[in-house]
Amino acid sequence: MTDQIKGARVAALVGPYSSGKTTLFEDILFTAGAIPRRGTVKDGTSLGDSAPEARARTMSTDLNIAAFDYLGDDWTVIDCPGSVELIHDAQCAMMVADVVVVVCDPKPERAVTLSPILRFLDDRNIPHILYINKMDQEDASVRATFEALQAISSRPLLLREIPIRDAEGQLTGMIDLVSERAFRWEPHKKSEIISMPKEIADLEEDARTTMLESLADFDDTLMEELLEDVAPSTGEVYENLVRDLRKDLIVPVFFGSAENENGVTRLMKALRHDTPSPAETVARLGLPKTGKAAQVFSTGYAGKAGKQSYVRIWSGEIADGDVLNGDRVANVAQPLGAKTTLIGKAGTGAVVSLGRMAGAKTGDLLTEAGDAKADWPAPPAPMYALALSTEHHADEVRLSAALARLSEADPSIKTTHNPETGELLLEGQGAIQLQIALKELEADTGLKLSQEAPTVPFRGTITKATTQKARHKKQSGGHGEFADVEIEIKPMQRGAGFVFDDRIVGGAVPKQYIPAVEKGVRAFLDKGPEGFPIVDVAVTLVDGGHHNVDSSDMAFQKAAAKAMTDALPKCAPIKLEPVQKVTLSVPAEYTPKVQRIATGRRGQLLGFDTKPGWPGWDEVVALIPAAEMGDIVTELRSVSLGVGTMVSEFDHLQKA
Ligand SMILES: Nc1nc2c(ncn2[C@@H]2O[C@H](COP(=O)(O)OP(=O)(O)OP(=O)(O)O)[C@@H](O)[C@H]2O)c(=O)[nH]1
Ligand SMILES: [Mg+2]
Repeated sequence: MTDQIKGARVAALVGPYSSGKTTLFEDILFTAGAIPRRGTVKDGTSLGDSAPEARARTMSTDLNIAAFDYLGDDWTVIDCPGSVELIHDAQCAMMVADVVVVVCDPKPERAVTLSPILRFLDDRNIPHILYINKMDQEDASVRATFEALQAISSRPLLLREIPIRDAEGQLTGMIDLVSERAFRWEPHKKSEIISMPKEIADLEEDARTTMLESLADFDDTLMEELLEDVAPSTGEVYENLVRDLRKDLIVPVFFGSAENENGVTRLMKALRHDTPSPAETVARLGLPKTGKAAQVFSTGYAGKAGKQSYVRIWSGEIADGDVLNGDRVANVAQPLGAKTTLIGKAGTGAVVSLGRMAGAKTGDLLTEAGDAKADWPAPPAPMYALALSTEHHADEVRLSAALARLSEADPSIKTTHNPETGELLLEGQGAIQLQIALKELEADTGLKLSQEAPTVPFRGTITKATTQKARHKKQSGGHGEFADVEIEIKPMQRGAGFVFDDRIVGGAVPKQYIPAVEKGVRAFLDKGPEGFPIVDVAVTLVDGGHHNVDSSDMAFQKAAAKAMTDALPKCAPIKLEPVQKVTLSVPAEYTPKVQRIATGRRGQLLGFDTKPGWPGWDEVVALIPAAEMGDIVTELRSVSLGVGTMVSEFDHLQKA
């Protein structure tokens, strides 16, 4: 089967937080002989998660990438972080994978945490396999988990094996439904073939029939055989499995225990057999089939080594000295966790790191012509922000350079400068992502950063109209300054902004000075007497006076500002706060909790509905004051198994 595979293949391990991906990654590398010892995440000895922040948090904070040989085939496995805040990393890895292994917990109530990943895979037709991990846990259930997963997957799931349990219900092994062979499992031992347990023979036959019927839905010959009670050959079943996975028609389901190294070799053999070749993936993605082409799926800055671009080679051979997208390729290296080995060149299918590709960004398709475009997922919109500052003002330049590198390495983090509040904002997916990024940033730059909740951009307005006269006069030697104005100030409806006009007759204020009056008024309103802008105000210049020599633009600007300063207290000013329109998405069982989060934050519920295309999910829409939004995404996730997401946009201003 592997004869027809040309080039290295790529599998990405994805799944919810802490489902055991990095443990499985370690098992795979150990089984393939790529590492001499099998470390663990708990003890901080695993090949993956070697970054200081990952070790400290015993969680993956970045992609773990390893290229290795397994039974004569070249492979790269990319282990992705599970935190929803780091989902963009996983999306980028899934984009360059030939197959994705979705690792999940054996608990039906947690199945819904897979929705964001399954939606992504289903929408993009990426072939994927489900691996139900932690089957050593007491309450682990294949059947119930399978059914819960089927409810959220738009592709039919296909159970490829069933568990064997002892009299106490303990898992002792499994039956492969294709070969119809039974295996005994023991922790950290090779599985052993045993005779088919009689007591579950019926169960096995039912499960196998279900599997064959699912396959027959996509194959007429198989359907006819089943209808006529003809047993299909094993070869025929395998052919169907391979074809249907590669076309993303079905999702095979395996299970095991990464902790105990059970079910790992089985999974690897299935990957070896079923994973599409790079050429098939190139065709699925509609990428160039000839010439040199590689796609950046991760960008990092590694100390002295500088910028590293991790690429998958889609076609041709890429070598040091090649020029791709205008950058000269250097340091082609093969990754094995944090360690990379310079190899100078690599061929189709391989995943390598390239050094100092100045212009290359994550998602870019690199070719010699440099004009190729490819579809790439946009990073999710920010849901959480921090205002950053340095201890010394002089360090700000260094900080901005480091921040630019940060958002280049992780496009789901943005940095913006708010001209109104003067704050430097770091925006991202949540507190975990930003704290990890800041720790790395501090280590990278040696800067000590302070962080605060961003200032809410308040506004002011007026509720009463008034008329105000003001004179600006100055006599200081030579030229004097003179301007006289009378203005009418009126409140306007919310959202009307600022309107200026004049009713000057007979040249009391000469035409050329009227724009200066407007400028003076506008400057006053933009700053406001309390540090925030005054909005929804109409100002009319109704009268005034001038002096042939001493009047000037400057004098009229000053007179206008004085009139506004004097008038404002008489206009019954009020403070306005921004209100956001927020859409909160969660599995439907958490909808009532989410509604309480919104109302608990002075929110007004606008309604809720099912989330289009997301079976089992709801969207709650509410108006919530920006001052109450702060850490809402953290609370949202804490009530929704960590998967809740939100979109928020400015809606209107209301009285604070
Ligand atoms: N009981 C049991 N525990 C497991 C199994 N696999 C992993 N674990 C434990 O689950 C925890 C998380 O394991 P990881 O491998 O770090 O999980 P992960 O999916 O990589 O986590 P993130 O990358 O942070 O999302 C660790 O404490 C593991 O020891 C398993 O098969 N059975
Ligand atoms: Mg991990």
